[in-house]
Amino acid sequence: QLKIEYLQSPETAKETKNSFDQDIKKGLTECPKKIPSKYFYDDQGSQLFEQICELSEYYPTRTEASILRQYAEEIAQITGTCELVELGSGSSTKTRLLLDAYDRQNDMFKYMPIDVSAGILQESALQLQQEYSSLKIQGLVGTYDQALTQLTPTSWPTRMIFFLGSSIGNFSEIDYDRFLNKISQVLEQGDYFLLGIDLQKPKFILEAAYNDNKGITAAFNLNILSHLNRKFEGNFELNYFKHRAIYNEEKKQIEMYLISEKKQEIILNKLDLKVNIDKGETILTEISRKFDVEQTKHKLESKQLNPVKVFTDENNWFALILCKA
Ligand code: AVI
Repeated sequence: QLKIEYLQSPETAKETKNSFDQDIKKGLTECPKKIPSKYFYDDQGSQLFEQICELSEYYPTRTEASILRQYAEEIAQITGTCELVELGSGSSTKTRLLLDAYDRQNDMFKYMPIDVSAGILQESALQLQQEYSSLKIQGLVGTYDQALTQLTPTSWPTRMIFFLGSSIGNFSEIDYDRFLNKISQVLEQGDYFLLGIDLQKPKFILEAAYNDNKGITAAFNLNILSHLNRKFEGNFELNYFKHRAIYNEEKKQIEMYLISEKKQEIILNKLDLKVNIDKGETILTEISRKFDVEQTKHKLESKQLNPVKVFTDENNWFALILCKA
């Protein structure tokens, strides 16, 4: 009932390594400096992210969970029996709310978690297998692109791909577009796509969510430098950088920065890279875009992902859009 496939071949592993090297070289030598947010998630970063999800200021996780608690049953009724494919499944915590609803409605159902982290995926798949006896699990270890390319037509009546947590907000406009094109390509007519998006709201609520009092988000942000130190024998001193997250109201996005407290020279031995950073200079580590329901529906429609129903919470802080291909 439980199968895990590894999509990384020696060639793709090499490609992944090369693009990590290039991303960092490019990001640290351009002006303004940036480090792509996908490099937050080493083991330590993934653990810190789990802690962020529990913070009182970080409303997205619990708000999305409350929407799922209320509407999972209805989602399962709309789609009927299907194969559930989750992108970026992580520890599959919120997923249980959906699995419970499908479990109540079906004798047998299938779940395909997809994640780059083999450890987390294996652990949560094993756990789920013990909890749901009528569940067939086929996990895929790889990037979204690798996994979506790998998906062959399903033998189940329909398929629903779901992407929760507003992770789509961390994509640039171009990657957002590419991602939706890919989803649209992979789904067959009659399949479903369920997308979680964090909605626009007052600046003070957003900025509190990304500048929490306990400093967990700061630790998460700074950990990207430890990740680079380990990976590339670097000399980033975490004490000489400060975390800052601001809401850019024009672009409707949170921007997370690391700000240099002094003029310093950074050396990354394994990349043969030396860069100077001025006092007050910033490194952009993440954007987290905040969405408008109507605009997102139009965007999805333009990709032949037709919105069937929008589920939201009482404050309209977060939404799940169910689309049919
Ligand atoms: C994973 N992603 C949706 C989170 C977000 O809210 O953009 C990452 C995060 N960054 C800081 N806090 C949480």
